[in-house]
Amino acid sequence: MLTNNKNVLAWVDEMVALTKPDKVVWIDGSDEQLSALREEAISTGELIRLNQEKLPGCVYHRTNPNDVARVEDRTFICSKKKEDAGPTNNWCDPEEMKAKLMPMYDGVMKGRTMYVIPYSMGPIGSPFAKVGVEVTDSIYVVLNMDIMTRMGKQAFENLGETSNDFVRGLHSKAQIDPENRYICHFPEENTIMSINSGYGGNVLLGKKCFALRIASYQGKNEGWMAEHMLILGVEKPNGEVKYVCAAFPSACGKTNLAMLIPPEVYTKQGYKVWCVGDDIAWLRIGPDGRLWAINPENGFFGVAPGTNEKSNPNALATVQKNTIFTNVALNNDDMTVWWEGLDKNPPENATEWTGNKVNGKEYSAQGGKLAHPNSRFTAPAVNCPCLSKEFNNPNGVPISAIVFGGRRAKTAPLVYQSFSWQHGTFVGSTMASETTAAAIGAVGVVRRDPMAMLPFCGYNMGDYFAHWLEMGKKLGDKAPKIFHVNWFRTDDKGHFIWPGFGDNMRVLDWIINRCEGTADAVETPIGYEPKPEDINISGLESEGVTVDVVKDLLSVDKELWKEETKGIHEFYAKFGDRLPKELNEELAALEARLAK
Ligand code: OXD
Ligand code: MN
Repeated sequence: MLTNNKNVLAWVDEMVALTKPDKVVWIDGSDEQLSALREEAISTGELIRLNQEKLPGCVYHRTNPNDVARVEDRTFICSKKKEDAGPTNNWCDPEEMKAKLMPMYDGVMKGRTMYVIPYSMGPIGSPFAKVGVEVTDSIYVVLNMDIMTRMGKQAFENLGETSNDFVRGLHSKAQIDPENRYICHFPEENTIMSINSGYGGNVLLGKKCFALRIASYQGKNEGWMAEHMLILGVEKPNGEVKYVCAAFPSACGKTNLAMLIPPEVYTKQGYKVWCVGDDIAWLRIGPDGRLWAINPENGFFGVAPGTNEKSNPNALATVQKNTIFTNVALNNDDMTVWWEGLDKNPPENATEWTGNKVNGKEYSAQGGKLAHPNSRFTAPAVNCPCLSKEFNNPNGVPISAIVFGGRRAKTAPLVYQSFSWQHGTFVGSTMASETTAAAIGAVGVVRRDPMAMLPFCGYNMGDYFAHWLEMGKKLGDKAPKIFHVNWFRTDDKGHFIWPGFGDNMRVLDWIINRCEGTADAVETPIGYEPKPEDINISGLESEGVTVDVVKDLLSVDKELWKEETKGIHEFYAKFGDRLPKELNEELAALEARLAK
């Protein structure tokens, strides 16, 4: 036992009595303990050791093919009242859900070991940090939590003997039965229960479950915010660093933006970009009245496919050591890993993510991919060549700008700035992406994903919007400026017009200049836009980007926007009287501007 906290001890006792493991192991986080667990998992085949010369400290894991992604339809917010979960969450009465789950957990760890994982989200001792305890029957979970959180006995340091302020997480792989898979949150009880999955997003309970769903609820009650946002710092030639948070729906390139390498026209002048986080931000108002952010995580759980020397060299460098790869392909010749989009040379002698050996050129996995499209790397933040030196700063970093983004072929321009915090909240609440041909289903369907939090908000999103407005009132004129970007505009042939990746720095540059009051803007019905010539396109001639192209990227089609407002009305209607009136006022104001 690593703590005298009576609430932790009582809860662990209760979990042991319920799941009846053969053995209980408290995870102190020591190297000896973790390497013994790694060896044990390798000996049972749960993990495969990769080439230790080429990929030192790296291991490989496959999940069950029925268990490769988050399961939103089996994710529940179990608040006492249904209205408190809101129209965008699956809800179940807490007692009813427990009545369903308890028999499944009863004796589920017989013949297994229970690992008790203490962890801190946020640097230990930071005023932002929160403690969690996850009990699990998976070594894979222990080793991933070690990378993704500050795990081990020091996490208990600030809890004392009597505090009850820790998040309880119960996980069991059980039988990995998709029919009985549940990811349940009890925000009013600081509790998460996950069963029948071994996939990261469902089982690394510190991440989406705690740091977003439970934390968003805590943030509303305690006056702070938990957001699905990357955090980056742009260092200017004079050494000053400006910090930006950005929210994009899952798989829209947050990790790439967080680790971007600016184009030469910027690096030559001395610009640098530093990564503070790639997925989650916890934001608080600091003693100076500004908004400050930490990344509560300690590593990256990134999507592997598409990561390469061009799209994200920093991520590629990050995963060269002490990394866990999940559901990528295995090169049997040298025991290294491969995924679609890494390079153009899939290994001949490969094992697919499903575990099948490649037979000739035919891949047996559905979709014909060697690596699963949602295959992942779990890599320590310290490996990242562009990790911000403020990464462990307990006070976080001050935020100048908040950026929202989606994947829109036509509607949204390359970038625009909201008129105010309230208007920015409106912009975030109406965020949307169009489905692409890469996913099953109709192409070009607009899916609303407010603040990229649709699957991650642990309470009624109407109340969540109200909390955003409230935070804006508290911040007053110290509030960060709010922007919207769209890297995904397409031409008539469906090709992306904007080169994206490192060149997104050119848009960040305008955003920062706006925050500093050094760039002009033009007022449009939807917000402030750059003058086309204020987007630095030097060096983009070879990509065919001219001032006229930028003009086109910034164009606002009023007819499309009128359509857009109809979609927003429909979406807002779901929230009934929980939708703050300010957002309806913003919608009416937008309509009035479009009608002019
Ligand atoms: C996500 C993730 O699904 O970060 O958003 O894994
Ligand atoms: Mn995410």
